[in-house]
Amino acid sequence: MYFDDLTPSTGCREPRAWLKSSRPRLSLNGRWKFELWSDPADAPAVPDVREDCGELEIPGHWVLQGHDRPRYTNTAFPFPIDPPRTPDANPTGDHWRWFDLPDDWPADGAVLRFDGVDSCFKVWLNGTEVGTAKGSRLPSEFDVGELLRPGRNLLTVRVHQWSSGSYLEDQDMWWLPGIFRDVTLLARPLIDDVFVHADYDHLTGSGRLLVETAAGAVVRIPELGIEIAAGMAVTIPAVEPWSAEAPRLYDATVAVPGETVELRIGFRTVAMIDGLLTVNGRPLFFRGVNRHEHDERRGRALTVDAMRQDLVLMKQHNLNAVRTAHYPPHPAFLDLCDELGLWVIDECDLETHGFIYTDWRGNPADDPDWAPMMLDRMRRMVERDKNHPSVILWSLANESHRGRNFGTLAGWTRERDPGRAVFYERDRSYEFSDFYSLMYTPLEDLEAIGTRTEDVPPETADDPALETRRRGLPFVLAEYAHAMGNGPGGLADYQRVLERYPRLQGGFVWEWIDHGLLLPGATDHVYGGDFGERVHGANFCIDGLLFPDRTPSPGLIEYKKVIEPVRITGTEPITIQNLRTFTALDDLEFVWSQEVDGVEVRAGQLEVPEVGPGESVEVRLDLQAPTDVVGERWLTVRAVLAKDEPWAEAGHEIAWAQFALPSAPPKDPSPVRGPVVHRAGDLVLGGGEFDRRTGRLMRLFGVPVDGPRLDLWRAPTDNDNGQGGRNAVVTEWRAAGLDRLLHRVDEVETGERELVVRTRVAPDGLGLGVRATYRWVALGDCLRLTMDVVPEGEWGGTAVTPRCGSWPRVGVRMAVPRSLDNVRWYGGGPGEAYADSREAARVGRYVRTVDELQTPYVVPQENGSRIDVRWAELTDADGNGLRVAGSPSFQLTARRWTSEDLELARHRSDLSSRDHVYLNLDLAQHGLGSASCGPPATAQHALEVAPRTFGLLFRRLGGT
Ligand code: IPT
Repeated sequence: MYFDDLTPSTGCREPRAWLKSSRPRLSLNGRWKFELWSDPADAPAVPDVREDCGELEIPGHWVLQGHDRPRYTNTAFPFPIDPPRTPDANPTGDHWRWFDLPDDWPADGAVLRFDGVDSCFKVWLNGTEVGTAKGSRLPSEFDVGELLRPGRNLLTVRVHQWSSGSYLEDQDMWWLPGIFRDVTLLARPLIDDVFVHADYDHLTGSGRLLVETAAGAVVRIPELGIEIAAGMAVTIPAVEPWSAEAPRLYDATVAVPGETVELRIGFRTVAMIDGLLTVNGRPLFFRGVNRHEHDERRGRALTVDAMRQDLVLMKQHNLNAVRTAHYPPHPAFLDLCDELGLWVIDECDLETHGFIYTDWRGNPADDPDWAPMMLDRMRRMVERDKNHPSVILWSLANESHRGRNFGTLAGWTRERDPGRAVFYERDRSYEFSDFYSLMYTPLEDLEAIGTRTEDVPPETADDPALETRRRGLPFVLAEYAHAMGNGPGGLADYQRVLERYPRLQGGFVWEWIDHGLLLPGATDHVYGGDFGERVHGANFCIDGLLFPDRTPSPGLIEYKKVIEPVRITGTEPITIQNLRTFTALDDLEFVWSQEVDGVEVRAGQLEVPEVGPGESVEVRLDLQAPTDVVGERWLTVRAVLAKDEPWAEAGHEIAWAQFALPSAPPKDPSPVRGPVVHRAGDLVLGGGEFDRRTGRLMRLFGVPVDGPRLDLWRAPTDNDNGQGGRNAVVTEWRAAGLDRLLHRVDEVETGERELVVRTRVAPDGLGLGVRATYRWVALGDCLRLTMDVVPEGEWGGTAVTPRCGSWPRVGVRMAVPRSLDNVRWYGGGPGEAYADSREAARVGRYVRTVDELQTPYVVPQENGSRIDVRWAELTDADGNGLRVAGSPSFQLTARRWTSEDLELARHRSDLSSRDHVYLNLDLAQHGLGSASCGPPATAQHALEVAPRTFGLLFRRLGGT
């Protein structure tokens, strides 16, 4: 059958550029009739056009519109591996619609265009078969002029979910069949294709233009006074180049009598020079992200608004590059990349990852029979996208191992388009790639690559010439910092290494958006396993910098800070370093403010002289302050947009830095200690009422409380859980029983002015534990707790238990009444922060409700911690409550559920508010790392098992 043979298509036109033409066009998007067959053998030979069947919105996926259901696997093919055959259970959707041909439709032919159909389809027009095609994320065009009728026409499309093409489409994402991109009827083009070559000579500032297109066509760029014949090369003495930083486009037209095509031309030259990727003579540095097309309701049928929103968010968060993981995006997305300015790695719709389960036996990439299917995809991408200045690299595929066919793809591509570089990560010989590349590389390995001292991969071990070539290649980190759940940690560490070595030309975080889906009527996002399916990828695709609804997650806020293109260091002088490649900083304004304890006391604008790309300047600022100012003094310097840009308004912040200034030490509480008073069965010490027998705090300034009690556990994050057990720090935590600690009170020691409660905290069944000592004193109107935590026993492991080298957290947990749900704090904020994801936290005063402190990860897990909190106030609606101060600071989380609730929940709706607000007042937490796919938190950010001491100071607020 056509759907499981090795023919890429039948009846299709030659691939060509996606053009904006003046010729008539008719959109065939909209409501279509629909009928679903679970086995194509049950379907009639030609779809039965019945009025009484279902309907669908096109573009769209039937599985998101109430027919069948979506399916998520990461690498596994959801059918037996028997290429190129498909299973009998091959959902097949018949789609059909009527359309009226406009009266003035030209009589000289027509083209029917499908921008994306997943995964294989057959088309009929007015009952006559037109052709078939595969290649889900690529366009297919058919000549249909002869079949068109005046007036009413019937278009019928049969779509098979599985095809031979599915073996090439094993990307880590939902399997979403259907006609998910536009369907258009075009009047037959007179200008069939256009290939713009627009180079920029950075030495002379001139541009060179050659447009290959229909013979006799005229090319015009009015702004440059250009009017030339197609095929004629011209040099333009002065043009402004295109770059992602200054995306200068020139409007152009290509015209023949009867048709004008509109183009936007960007002059730029991509070249590999001295082992580096350069554009317009300068080496690039990618601050990138991998982007799948995803919309929580529409799947991969994105609206242009959503595409623009993605790019605006990328620009607003300092990203400069996108890898279209792992297929060519909707063509409009690339228009927007040209317009807004992003470097693009355009990736072919090709991934054979599931062949890992046959140990790569039968991998199409190494089977010449599959070469036509593969080359067809490459050609369709390159031809479609060849006129975009933003596209600078062609990626042959993702995760398809090594294979001869890549030689065919690369060879064809280089010949067709010598003006761009070729990329492929997974062939470790890099024979066909202009780049050396890896994924999720640990920092040590990255350092070695930076200095070209990395180990020789087995693939080039026997081929010195190939190895020399490989070692000479620049390096791009194709994927890193797996943004699954709470994380990624370590972005700043990666950035430091990436920026240190010229060979490292940047990286692409995995990935842009969580693939959570909201099915019709649902309020919770689904992921793999939610339908009871046996083979699935669970929540491995919930790993984006955006939540499924496109709100930025803390990971994106952190990434923005880490990759800011202006680095401000200080303070006397303040150094402003321009990390851009092409543009100065004159689009920015620098503002500063001085704060005392988070309250602004002075502010102004910093006069910054011209700073060219790669340059630095020093600026002096008078930091004098009256010597009698009490409190912490900070200087904040911010670089903001001076005027509106297409992607952000004037005032939008690009970069910032904060500097601690010399400060008078904070006032100590009164040194006068209050007495311990014995009252009935209780002990009263200052504002604290304690149970005399257990030493437990019952009331704090009249507020009923539970705790504070030592807490070492957190609801494991996806990164704590590792990948399939690999690098899973949670394994050692659980083995050490940290999720089941029992508390024993050993001694309640009441001095005259001190209450000491000695406890041992340990899990059942094990010999390890910690001694936790609570020391309470009343100081003036405050109650002070000092905690000593001393590990004892076999943390280093025994013959039968593994070593446990870290704790998730060390601090206390405390429940307070649910009415205390307003939180004000002075410290790091406004968002959550952890040891290795804290660059974006700045010291200030913040106010949030408890609900607002939660980060809504699709799969509930530890979240919402605020770092470096000097003090926090928890109050009810009347302003009554408690204040907690650290010595000097602590990490704060406040939630309406416990860590155990959080750990058990699989979806957000599993969480329901309890009668308390649960506080965690931590000395520290373990870093996040990105072990869900990659390295765990580094030793530097680990919370080592070791004796710890920390203090908290409680005070009453209001009249409670
Ligand atoms: C890598 C894939 O390329 C990507 O699609 C995604 O699955 C990512 O992992 C994890 O989310 S491949 C892996 C072998 C590192």
